[in-house]
Amino acid sequence: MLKRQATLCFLMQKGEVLLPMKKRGFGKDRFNGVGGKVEAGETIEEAARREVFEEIAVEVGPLKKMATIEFFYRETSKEIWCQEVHVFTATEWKGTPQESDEMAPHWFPIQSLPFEKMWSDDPYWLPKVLSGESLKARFHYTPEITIESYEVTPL
Ligand code: 6U4
Repeated sequence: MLKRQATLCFLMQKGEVLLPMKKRGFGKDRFNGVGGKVEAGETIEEAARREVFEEIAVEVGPLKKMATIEFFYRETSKEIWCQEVHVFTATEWKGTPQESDEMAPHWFPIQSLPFEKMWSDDPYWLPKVLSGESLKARFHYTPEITIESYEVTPL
């Protein structure tokens, strides 16, 4: 099975979290943390920092690893591919989040996240991560991108 490594980073300040709108690529038109694929020759943390810099022009400080989530997708009944996503939070950074071709930054109160415009798995794990609970999880999606089964385990 094809398994891709990816990162997702959530910047947090004063009860709010940065959830930019993804303007293109995988997850287009959804609010999400900042991230993307891990490239050959870089560590997962290096990839997380690079993506934050490329997508919102911010130099992120210490990263806190909060979760590892496996998302299983299939385009037909047989073809399955998996994205293993490494989730980080950060409370320190240099610079102000800027809009890029890929993302448009928005801040949301942690208590009122825009779930209707996010991935449908987010309600199951993101509030926990933002309140400091570390976890691992897996979500299986149907070809129509609805959740078929899932499992969220505290660490
Ligand atoms: P690059 O070129 O790396 O920017 P792009 O097509 O933008 O590629 P990709 O695949 O690199 O996208 O990154 C997808 C991003 O979406 C990663 O940060 C992981 C995240 N992601 C993927 N599936 C998700 C899901 N079901 N729920 C979620 N985030 C998901 O909250």
